[in-house]
Amino acid sequence: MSAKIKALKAIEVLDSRGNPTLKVKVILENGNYGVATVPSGASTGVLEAVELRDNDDKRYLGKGVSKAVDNVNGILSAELIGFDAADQKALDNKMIEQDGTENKGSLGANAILGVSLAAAKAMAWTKEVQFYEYIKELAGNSDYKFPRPMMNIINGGEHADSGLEFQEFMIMPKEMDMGEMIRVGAEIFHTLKKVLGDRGESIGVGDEGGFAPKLNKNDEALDVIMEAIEKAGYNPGDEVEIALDVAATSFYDKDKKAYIVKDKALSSDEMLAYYEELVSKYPIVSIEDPFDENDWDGFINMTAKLGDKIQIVGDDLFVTNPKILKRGIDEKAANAVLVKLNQIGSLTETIETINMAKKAGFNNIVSHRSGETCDTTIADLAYGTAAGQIKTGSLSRSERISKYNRLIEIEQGF
Ligand code: 2PG
Ligand code: MG
Repeated sequence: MSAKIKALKAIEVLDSRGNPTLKVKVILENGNYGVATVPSGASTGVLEAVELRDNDDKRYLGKGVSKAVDNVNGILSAELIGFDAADQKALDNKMIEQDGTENKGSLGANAILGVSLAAAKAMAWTKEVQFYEYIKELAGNSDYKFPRPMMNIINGGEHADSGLEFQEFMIMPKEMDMGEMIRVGAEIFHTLKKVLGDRGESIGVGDEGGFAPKLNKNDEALDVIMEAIEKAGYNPGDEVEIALDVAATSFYDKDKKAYIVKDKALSSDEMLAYYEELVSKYPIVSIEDPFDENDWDGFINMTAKLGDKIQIVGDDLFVTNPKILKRGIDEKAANAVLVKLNQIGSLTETIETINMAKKAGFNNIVSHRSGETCDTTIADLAYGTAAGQIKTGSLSRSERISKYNRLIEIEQGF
């Protein structure tokens, strides 16, 4: 039966930080429908596609998304009713054309992404397949793969008031069954709670569900994580490794041209020396955004020096944009890309980025945003594209756990 779009509907709902976001429903003539809720970041790259907010003083302190909602219910509905949802690429291209800007600033990447994902979900129902099966078909890959998780158990940077410059301190259980990796992560998370409590530190959590203790130094956060891994009964390095998202743009001082770490102003070269020291001291296997998003030289130097030893991930640097990733591949500015649907704003372009990275031998990490909902799209995206890794927060807060639970469901054939 026809997979033509019968109706689109968007509403304004709240994300995990209590900020408005879009929930979109796409209904097909064949009676199937899909629903998607759009995530939202805090440490955003300057070149990200535009998240359209109302920016008035009246509602939600200016953060309302009623304009983006209206764009779905108005312009996009008028354009897309009768359009065949079976051609995801054509659907996404049509919305991009209708928007007409380079960064989706007119209709809003949040509006476009909501429709893009909801339409794909409606198609999965139409084909009577799991969402990850449809994603696999769209991506054109031959195998599924469960992603190795990066679990953010200490939050800093713009995600907490811990005072730590680095944004995310993550653990990565060695590759094994999906459910087992999640179990190991949860055990270490709970052990870390005890380690922090015994030290008299706060056990409150930050935006991504990791603890936010007021520690003095980034190294101290790594020390407590090492202790928690060991006390949970695991061998750091052999059984559980460590990953960082430095999100260095957030503590780069443009005027001083320096990275401000506590009372020190460090140059790019000094930051690199700091990373080398950390990598030699701790079982760190992945560092994301080690430099400011405009400090391409910093990334290139680090990739030359450490690229065969650890994973160097571009997030704010590449913003999931195939055109920018292409530059990163050509200039060897990293060896991995963080993949966030709303940084680019459509499913088709996201898959294009994943496939481009794979072809170039770059690793992919499918990622949540700090502002999330219980929408589990990224779990299916990671598995269906065989991306290899997923970053979806700590082992607390339902908007994070929902992705882990979805992966468990997939593994168990639930
Ligand atoms: C990041 C993300 C997700 P945000 O920097 O990688 O962890 O944070 O969504 O705030 O950009
Ligand atoms: Mg990041």
